[in-house]
Amino acid sequence: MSKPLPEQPKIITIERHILDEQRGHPEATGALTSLLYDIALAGKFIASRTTRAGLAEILGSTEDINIQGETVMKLDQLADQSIFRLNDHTGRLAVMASEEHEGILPIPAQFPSGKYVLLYDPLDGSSNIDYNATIGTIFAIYRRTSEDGPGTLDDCLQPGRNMVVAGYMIYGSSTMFVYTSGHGAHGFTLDTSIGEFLLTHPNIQIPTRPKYYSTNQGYERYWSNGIQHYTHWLQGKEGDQKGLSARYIGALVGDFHRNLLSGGIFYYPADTHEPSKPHGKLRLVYECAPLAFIAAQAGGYASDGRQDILDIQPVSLHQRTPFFVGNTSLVQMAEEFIRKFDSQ
Ligand code: AFP
Repeated sequence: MSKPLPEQPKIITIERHILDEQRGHPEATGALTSLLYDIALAGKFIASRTTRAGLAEILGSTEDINIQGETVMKLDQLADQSIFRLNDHTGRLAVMASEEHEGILPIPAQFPSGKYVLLYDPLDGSSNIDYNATIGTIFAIYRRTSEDGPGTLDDCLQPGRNMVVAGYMIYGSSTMFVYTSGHGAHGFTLDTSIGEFLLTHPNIQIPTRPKYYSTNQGYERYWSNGIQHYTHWLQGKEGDQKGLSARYIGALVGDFHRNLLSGGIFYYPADTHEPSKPHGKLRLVYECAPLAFIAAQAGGYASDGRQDILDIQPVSLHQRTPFFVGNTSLVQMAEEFIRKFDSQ
């Protein structure tokens, strides 16, 4: 009798994972599953282009005419268009909105309208491209709130609590896709040899003992007293705890991802002593809310310094908010410092 084959490690592709999740919802039509799969496909495409970014010198720099006579597009425009075009005709979406555009992105009239809404930041941290450092894509999916017909601005302006799925792709030393549909946060790594995202980080939980704080400390002089004291507390200069190490990539996805896996806090506060960024820099609907949903699913928390990011009702597409995200205890401590020093 032949010997039984040795047990192989279970390989779970992103498609299988999404389908398995769908099985828990007998009422599901499969539209969300297909939508996520298309976003993952856009991620693969963007990843393949980012690895060629440094070749601009010889292949033609952005906005030049390349040897085929086409204009070489900037990577952030390319990412933006790829996501839109892969999703505009599928009948799954009612409307989209992208960080790259002022207003909502209607579904072209010749295509059917669907029940979901997609908001995305196509290339977060795009100034890192020139330095071969980490960049990413962030997205959020909601159900439309309007009845039917073309989706509306109000469909896009929903509090994070209503989100159905949040995720990001990170283009670093490998490409990863991390998402949640409210049943844990799961990470997949792109196996470039077969072109598939494979499950490598199931059910991510932020380690309870944090390692890092991530912030642009070059702006410290602009911050409120509360934020300055909080930063000193994180460093171990105030209070009696050991300080954390600092790490800052300057691409939210990269900083968030590191702290998600290693424990820590990312924050981008408002400027108090400088009028230029009274609400911080980061965008509520494109960046903060989706990462807040993922953090919450990984046992973490995100706040604007006073309230849960997921409770904020957006009033405009490009609204900015101060942002604190990571280990729950560290974010709550930021809120405490703000309450203590900044409430007058
Ligand atoms: P860019 O897309 O212009 O590089 O901005 C990236 C970003 O929105 C976010 O990803 C970073 O966390 C943050 O800005 C960095 O901003 P500072 O350069 O002000 O630290």
